[in-house]
This record gives sequence, structure tokens and C-alpha cells, in this order.
Amino acid sequence: MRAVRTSTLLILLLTPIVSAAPVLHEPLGADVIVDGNLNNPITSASVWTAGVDATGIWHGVDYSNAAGYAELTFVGSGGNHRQQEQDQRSLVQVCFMPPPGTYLLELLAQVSDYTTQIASWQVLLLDDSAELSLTGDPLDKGLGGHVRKVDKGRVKRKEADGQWHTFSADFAISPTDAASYEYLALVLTGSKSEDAQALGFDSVSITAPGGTDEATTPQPSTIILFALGGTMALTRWVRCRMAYSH
Ligand SMILES: [Ca+2]
Repeated sequence: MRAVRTSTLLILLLTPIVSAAPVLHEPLGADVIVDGNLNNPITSASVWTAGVDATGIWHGVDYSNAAGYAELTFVGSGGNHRQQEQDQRSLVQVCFMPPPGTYLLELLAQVSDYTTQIASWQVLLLDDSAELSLTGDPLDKGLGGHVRKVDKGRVKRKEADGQWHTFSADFAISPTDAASYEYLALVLTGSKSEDAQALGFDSVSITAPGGTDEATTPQPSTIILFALGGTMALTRWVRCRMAYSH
């Protein structure tokens, strides 16, 4: 009887350990972005600094989500494109690096006018010394080797009609990326030049992954990097999810 109990106990103890081991090719199916519907308070900040500011929450300057989406409240002076760039305000969510793979970014954006407004987004990989400025151009201030851009997009003329439009794009995180950078950042950026103009973001998600790129035959060095990057990234990512997903 005692032997049966002992073996049962051993199985019970071992089962979670075995099932918790990272299976790098298995789809995760989870959303990298926390609170993609913009329901929780946006932390007001003009800079996001690695190692100082929190992951898994929205940081922004001059954005309100009182209406259930991220609405830009700052009205710039408009004018030429350079002025519009300076009038930009960004909303950022940074998360610990997810595992390597191909990811799908989806979001809703609402913009009134193409010629006097800017609305764009970028997926950035950051190292542990990166600083993102949330006013003006987020990549304008000497980020150097601390940042690698893996995706960018913007609202185009035909979509700048004051209505909500859905945008989506695939981007990839390679095993080398996952081993070289500490964080993934989604930066949503916009400007307004008149109070009556709309600038909003909502329903943001980054979902994944189909695992590493199946079209590529991994070389031994790539496999080692993948295992290292993937395991480190998965550990950090799960930690991030556990800390900030409630
Ligand atoms: Ca919402």
C-alpha cells in the first residue's frame, strides 16, 4: 500500500514538471499583449526605460481610455510634416521577449485626416539599455543598437476617414533575435492638428506562434541558438504573463 502511495505521489510530483517543460514548436495560442482592449488605466509617462518601467501594461503620454479605447487628447499645431512628427504621441506596451516564431499583429485604428495627421505602429525588439521616447518620433533619439525594428505600418489615405479600420501584419522573431534582445515593444503613435479630429487605437493583439520558420532548415548553430533563445525567452515571457495578466 505504502509503495503504491509513494509511486502515485512521485507521478503526481513529476507530472507538472514534465508538462511544464517548454515545447518550442508547439503553438502557444496566447496573446502577447495584455489588456489589448484598453480597459485598464494607461500609465502616464513620456519615456519607457528598460529595467526601470513595468512590462505588460500600457504606458503613454496624452492618451485617455475613458471611452474604452486609447484616444489621443493632445492637439498639435499641425502644419508641415516635420511639425506633425514633433506633435506625435505614443502609447507603448513592452513585454519580455516571446519565443521565436511568426506572429500576427492586429489592431483597430481611427484617424480623421491623412494630410494633417499621422497614425503608425512599430514592433521593436529592445535590449536591456533601451529607452523609448513617447513624444515625437519614437526612434528619433539615438536608440542605436539598443533597438531592432521588426514591423511597421501606418494608416493610409483611403483609411483616414474617421471610421475604425482593422490592420494586421505578420512579423518574425528569429532565434538570434530572441537570444540578442530582452523585450518586445509595440509602439502606437499618432498626431492630431485639430480638436475635432479623431485619433484612436483599440483591440490590439499579437498572437502566435506557428513555431520557428518551417521553411528554413536549421543549421546546428541555429538549433543551439534557438534552444537557448527559445528557452530563455519562454521563461521570461511566462514570468511576464504571470506577473501582469490579471
Ligand atoms: Ca476597447
